[in-house]
Amino acid sequence: MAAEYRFSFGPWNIHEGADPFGPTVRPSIEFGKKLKRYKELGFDGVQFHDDDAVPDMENLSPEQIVKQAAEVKSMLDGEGLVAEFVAPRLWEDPRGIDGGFTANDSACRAWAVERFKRCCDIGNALGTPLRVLWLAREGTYIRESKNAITAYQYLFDAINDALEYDPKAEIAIEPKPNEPMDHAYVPTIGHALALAQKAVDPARVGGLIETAHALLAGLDPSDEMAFALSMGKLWSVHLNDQNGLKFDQDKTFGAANLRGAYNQVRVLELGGYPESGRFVGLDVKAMRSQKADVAHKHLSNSRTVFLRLVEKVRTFPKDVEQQCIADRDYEALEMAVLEHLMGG
Ligand code: GLO
Ligand code: MG
Repeated sequence: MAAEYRFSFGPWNIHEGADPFGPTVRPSIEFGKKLKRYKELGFDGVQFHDDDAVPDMENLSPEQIVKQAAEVKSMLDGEGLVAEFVAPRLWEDPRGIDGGFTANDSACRAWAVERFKRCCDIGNALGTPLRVLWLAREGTYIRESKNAITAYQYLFDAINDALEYDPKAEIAIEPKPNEPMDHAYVPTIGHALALAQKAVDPARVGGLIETAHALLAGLDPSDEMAFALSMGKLWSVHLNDQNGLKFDQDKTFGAANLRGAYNQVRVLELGGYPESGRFVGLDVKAMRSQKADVAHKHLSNSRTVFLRLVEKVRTFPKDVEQQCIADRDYEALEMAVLEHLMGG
């Protein structure tokens, strides 16, 4: 088994099973108890929303927020865990209804920028420079509701404000084309990295690629990862899987398309991702039908699939690959890949 990859997930990946059509089906597990599961499941990194770390942050002063985040850091230390990133959760607050950074209401935009600064403070207290921006409601239900050109300008400004406020911050944009919005701004990694080039400090803006989000954009996740890797900008991943164009499913990695998962692992191997020290993050959900005492298997199973695929990538016969490429016999190469994945 390859050992050099480090894995992370977020506390929201152990969840109560509510969906838009039904209530929770499993009891809540308190944060401290979730933390205890990480090592047992083979994980070292914790992904955070700002309010995963400091739930009541909207009612606290900046000093109180930092104090509470420092207490969470002690909990992490006690469990031998590290924070991978912190993401501002703008989409659950009433002020984020119309998007935060791109809201039409200037008071909401100002709130979002301040919230991002508090998120940076929390990241520093937790000991991580990485901030993830999933731009959940930064988009539109109907095009006529916003001036998209102005909205992009607001996004540039918000990112620059955070970079200037927090000299340690490294911002990884997590693109997604839709859901909850009809159309989201910054739908692909190409958009994200173009935006990075316009930042006051382009070296501190990169990307996080989620399998399902790339698929929802009609793109190949491994090629999206390759693009970011080619620019030195793949700072995290959210591995999961997705069965076609429908709601964001966050299935176990490899569960819908094992070959697609193999190609994502292959590109991470080709790109030297484990040597970068970056985490292999998961963003997976247990099926709603899963009973509470086994509602963590999606995490350990995703990790196992990943590690098994690392072995598959490393043991693929390179001589066969080279010969097929030299002969331009891609039918033979395809069959060799299929045989290899089937264990032949
Ligand atoms: C939803 C996103 C979400 C983010 C998380 C971190 O579609 O994948 O889970 O990854 O909030 O910002
Ligand atoms: Mg995600």
